[in-house]
Amino acid sequence: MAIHKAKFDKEEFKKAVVGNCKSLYRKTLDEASQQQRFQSVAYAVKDLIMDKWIATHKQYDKEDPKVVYYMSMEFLMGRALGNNMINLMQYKEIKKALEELDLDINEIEDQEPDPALGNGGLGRLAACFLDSLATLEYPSYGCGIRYRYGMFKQEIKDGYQIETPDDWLRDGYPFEIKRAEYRYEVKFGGYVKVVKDEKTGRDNFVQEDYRSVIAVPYDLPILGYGNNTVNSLRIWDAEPVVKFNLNSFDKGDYQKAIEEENLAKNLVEVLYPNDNHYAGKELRLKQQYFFVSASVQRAVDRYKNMHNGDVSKLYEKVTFQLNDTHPTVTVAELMRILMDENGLDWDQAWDITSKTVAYTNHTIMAEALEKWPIELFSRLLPRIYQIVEEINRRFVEKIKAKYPGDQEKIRKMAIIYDGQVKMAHLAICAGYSVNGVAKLHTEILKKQELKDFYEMMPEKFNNKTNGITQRRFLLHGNPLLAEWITDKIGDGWITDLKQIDKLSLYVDDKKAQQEFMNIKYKNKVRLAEYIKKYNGIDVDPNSIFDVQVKRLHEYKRQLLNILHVMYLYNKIKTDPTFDMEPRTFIFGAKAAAGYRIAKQTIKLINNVANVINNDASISGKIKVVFIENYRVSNGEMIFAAADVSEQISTASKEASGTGNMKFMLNGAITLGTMDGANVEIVQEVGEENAVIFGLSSDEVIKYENEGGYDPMEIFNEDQDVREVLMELINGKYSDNDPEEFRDIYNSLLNFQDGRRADIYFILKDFKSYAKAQEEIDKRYKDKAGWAKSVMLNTAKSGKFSSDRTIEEYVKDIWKLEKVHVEM
Ligand code: GL5
Repeated sequence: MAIHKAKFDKEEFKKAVVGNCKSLYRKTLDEASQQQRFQSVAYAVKDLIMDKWIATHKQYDKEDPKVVYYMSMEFLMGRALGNNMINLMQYKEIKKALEELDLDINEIEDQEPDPALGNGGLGRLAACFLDSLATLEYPSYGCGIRYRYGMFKQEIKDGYQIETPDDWLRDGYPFEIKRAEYRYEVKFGGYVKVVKDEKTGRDNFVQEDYRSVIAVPYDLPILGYGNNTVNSLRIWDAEPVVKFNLNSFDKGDYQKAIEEENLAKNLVEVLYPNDNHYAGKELRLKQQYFFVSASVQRAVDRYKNMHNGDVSKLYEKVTFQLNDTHPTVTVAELMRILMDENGLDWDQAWDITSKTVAYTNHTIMAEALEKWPIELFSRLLPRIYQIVEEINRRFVEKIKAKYPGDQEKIRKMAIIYDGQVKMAHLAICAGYSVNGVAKLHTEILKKQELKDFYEMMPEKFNNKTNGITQRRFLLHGNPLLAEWITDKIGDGWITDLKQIDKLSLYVDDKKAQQEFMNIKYKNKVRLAEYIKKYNGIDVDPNSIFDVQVKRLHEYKRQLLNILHVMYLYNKIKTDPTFDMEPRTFIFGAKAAAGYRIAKQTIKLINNVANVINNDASISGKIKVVFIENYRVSNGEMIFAAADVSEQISTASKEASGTGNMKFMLNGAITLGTMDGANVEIVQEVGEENAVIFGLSSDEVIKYENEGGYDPMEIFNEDQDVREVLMELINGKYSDNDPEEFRDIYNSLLNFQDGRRADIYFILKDFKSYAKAQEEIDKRYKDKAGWAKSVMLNTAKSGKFSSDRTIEEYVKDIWKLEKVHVEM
């Protein structure tokens, strides 16, 4: 790839910063607040982007390439300023210019709120994909929602998680631009009237007595690295149709106006903070249809403008990728637009739609499956429901034809069944591609979860193992290591991560090992300072940094980790001479606000931390840290500092994971189960450079099919485990309320609320996990062996670039052509 580095005029840039401060705030830089300085700098950086952004879209208009619309309820972008500077290839130059203005780039970057329009891995994947699409010069739009409040901020008070609103737009977001010219109406409710067209004799379907809002897009620039491509992330805001009119004497109108005002206000107010979990809230379905309808209307209009109003070949230039089932109403909305607004008949519209929409499945967790009650769905989206009914009717006919007399197949596969609309079934039936996100996950989809669909339409199924962008998670997040790597092997890895394998040459080189570990040490010092500042805890950068950062979910098994810490602590207490490398267990996780047991687990981690960190008798052998408000920006620093990457989900449950890849890239050893992309990580780096434990996914699935296992046997037989479990309910870690962790205890041992005990096999895997932890300790004692191993992890991470993933989507699914933008 030809890297293009634009000229940078330092003096111009400095002038722009000073000028922005003046025109935005009527201030000089030294009078301005840190936030105002950030804004002034960000606008100056935006200026460097604008010409490329314009040029990119001119070029797209001219060449009319095929475009992918990445439809996603979530984009977990992280901060833009530093990333934009990196992708402009002007980080150092801008840093220097700012120094001359007496501004510290780190402090400036720290002022930017993380645009956190996503929950976890699914939203962050979308953000990585946009970075790769732009870097690889593929035309694309991210389509989503401009939530007024993104992912909540987490505070820890007395060990409890407290959620506070994330008011990311409070000071204005400098990189967005409002595109008021692209406004679309989106309609909800009412009923559908059939009107016969006198001339054609066709039935027209007209929605009446509806409420509607106006969708208004804001565009954020997505810069390619080292090229002129600037794609857009388009996030939609909602405005009332008419600012309501107080003079209106018509009572009906007045009522309607207020309702529409409220609808617009509520619609984009907040991101639902559930990860891997479906809550079935009406507002959520409204959000889905809202951004889908606006995005599809815009995409079809753009296409028609370029093709004399003819939509019949839409699929040649447009493809919609559904990021999980959340945007699946795309299918019916596109059908509606093609039929009701463009006069196509069903077969024509279906032919186009089913060549235009593709679906990615991101989880097999049953509680994440979206199933809308018919009552709600049809009331909110009456015309869309009619269309889904007809899609279902035809699909059921097909099932009957293929499996005559097999009622069971219909029960399992129909889109509408049992009073519910099943979004995954709709996505699979209509989509031209269905993909999983890691090899193992795709196999489980084919053999278990979506078996019937796979048998009926095997040609649709394919795997796209996830990836991450090395530009953010190494070049920006770990500048010391990035520079060292470039020094050793050149900078080709930045756009071609496979090249990082050249580091393999150095893994036995003592000097290189020392340099690598020295950088790791410095990154640990950086994190230790952060922990001291925000947690008030002293941690030793010479201890093993053992890290589990990700959303809090039972299947991810933070509980297994902390139970093991409790067990280790008991060991040290009973045998003070117990020999182990000092270890710092670091956690970071947000729990969905309504997820009780997850919140209890956070409290447990904090209470255990409190007891252990304050026990001088163990002379600092273990420390436990819970990092508050884990998010993309502090994540970048955490990955860089980790020695051990905890990827310990119950096998079969983590579709892929992407944190695992970020740790690997930054030189950490995976301590994990054979789940998700861990399997492929081990394949790349070799078993001897990871530590694997626990049940396999086959074993887990087998137990599940047999109705589970009996954790009581373990409780009765294993004294160490029993001791730890009793500590959950004897007040050792909750002296003012011994019952505090009763639910956790019960979840492991008792059948309750219709749920088996220990459905995530925590006790079943405990011993094997403890052994794996001993193995980590043993390996760390061999300094040279450890250094070699972590270097190999970095060297073998080439496969896990989102650039590779995107190239696979392009080749197998989207069929895009690159567009090179000249300036
Ligand atoms: C997720 C899966 O849980 C992750 O394993 C996966 O890496 C990610 C991206 O494919 O998608 N599904 C999901 O709902 N969230 C995820 O992170 O939030």
